[in-house]
Amino acid sequence: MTGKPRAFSGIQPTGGIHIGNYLGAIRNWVLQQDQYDNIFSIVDLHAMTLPYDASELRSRTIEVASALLAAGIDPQRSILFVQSDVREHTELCWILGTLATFGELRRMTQFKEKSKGSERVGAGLFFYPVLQAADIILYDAAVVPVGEDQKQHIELTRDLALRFNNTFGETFVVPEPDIKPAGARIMSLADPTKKMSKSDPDPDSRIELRDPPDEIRRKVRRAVTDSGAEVRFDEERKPAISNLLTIYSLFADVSIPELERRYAGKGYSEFKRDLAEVIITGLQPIQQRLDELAANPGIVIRTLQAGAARARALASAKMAVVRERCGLGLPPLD
Ligand code: ATP
Ligand code: LTN
Repeated sequence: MTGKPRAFSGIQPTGGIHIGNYLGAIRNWVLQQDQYDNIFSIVDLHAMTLPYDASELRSRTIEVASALLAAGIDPQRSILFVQSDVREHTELCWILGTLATFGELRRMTQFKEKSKGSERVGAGLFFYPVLQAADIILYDAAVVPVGEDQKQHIELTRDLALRFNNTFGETFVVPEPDIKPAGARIMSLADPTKKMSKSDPDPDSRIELRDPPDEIRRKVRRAVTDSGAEVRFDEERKPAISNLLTIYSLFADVSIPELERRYAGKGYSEFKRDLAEVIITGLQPIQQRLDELAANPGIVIRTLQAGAARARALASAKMAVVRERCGLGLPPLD
């Protein structure tokens, strides 16, 4: 025990990590590593809630773990593990599912969006936020660093933790979301009204951590811009440039008003040219470490095995208490 508050967060192995994931979540996990007692999970069970290719899931899990290590997650200071390696997540998910209501799950925006237009909506997609709640409260996490899109799921998590505590007695910590004012919702480069997403069919809508420099230059050059020519932050009237300014500001660590001053009287194309270089420079050390890890996949697998062992110890102790509180299992022999 470190005495620090615990932070938990998860990421799905559904595709290449993009700069939205990085700026909205992963970068904050890394920056806050000394502040919290950290647990990060590659949530492969969540990645099964939409049709997927079984032969790809494992390689994506390793890819995402490599990206987290390359971005600076330090296994000495953080537990990093694969969700399905710790069975207690699914057990607690079931128990919380008996407390969650159909009405509240039906209201989840992510469920509505991801089920839209599909003929066959899996019950797993509906249950997705209950598994997420289990992930978090299983470890008594106090803080959940995520992007803006996860706010509603963390609110549901809080409701379920409180409901469990009220029904069965004080058992779980009720977590708080940690959503930063800047970068929590990086928008698509192709459509600034949609969030940048791994599952967007247009690969030019996102910049991935592994994109080579020329690819980054091309994607930034092609990114949609707003009418007018002024480099000014105005999310209402200039959503595309505002998004690019946010990306620039976070990668270069320069404030947005300062960037507006620097680019006053200069056009979009000069701004975009510099932005591409700022992203390339920011991603360069991560890409170098990714190459090193790709040459040594054993390191990643061993790190995940050790992380799962540490997570399992915490999870199994917690579930023994939960089972007892819920009246599950046999009474002890005297
Ligand atoms: P998918 O598109 O497959 O649903 P995703 O890109 O939303 O995936 P997740 O694995 O669901 O990625 O999310 C990992 C973390 O990244 C979460 O904390 C999420 O809030 C954050 N995140 C995802 N997209 C963005 C974005 N565009 N801007 C900021 N943060 C984001
Ligand atoms: N639902 C999240 C991924 C996720 C998560 C979690 C995030 C699963 N379990 C626990 C924080 C805490 C997403 O789609 N981004």
